[in-house]
Amino acid sequence: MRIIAGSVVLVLVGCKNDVDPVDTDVADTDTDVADTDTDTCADDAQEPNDALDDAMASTGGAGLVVCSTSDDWWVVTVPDGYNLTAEVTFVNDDGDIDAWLYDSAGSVLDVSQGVSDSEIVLWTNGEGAETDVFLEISLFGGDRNTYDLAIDVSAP
Ligand SMILES: [Ca+2]
Ligand SMILES: [Ca+2]
Ligand SMILES: [Ca+2]
Repeated sequence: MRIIAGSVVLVLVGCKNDVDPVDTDVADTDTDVADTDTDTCADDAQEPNDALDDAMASTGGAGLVVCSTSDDWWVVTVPDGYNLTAEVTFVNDDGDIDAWLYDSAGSVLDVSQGVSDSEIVLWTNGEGAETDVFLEISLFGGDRNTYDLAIDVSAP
């Protein structure tokens, strides 16, 4: 009887001792989950568009989001002889956004890497045919920023 009672007591003590660390661990895990959520960048609804091959067709937009972990790629179709102007506007103090323009082979057509609240890339289609070009929006500084994108395709 004593042995059994002692065993029961030990088990109970053991349970009590286990409870506190388990509770503490749960609390730590919850904290970690919250931290992870904070670290995850709240992106826009146009994802994924993180590479030239994943570029999304765009005629511009407002309230877009670029993260340090997720560039945004947009593709624009430019008729033969037409001029393309793509302007990105944002608050540079919230994150330094830069813009690149590429052809379908990944060759750079124009770059805008200023430190003000806008970047503009320009290109004139002299290819003799309608051509798709690819705009990369990238965050040079900061973790996340919002931007507006204005795309103008106009006749010469
Ligand atoms: Ca985005
Ligand atoms: Ca992206
Ligand atoms: Ca910039």
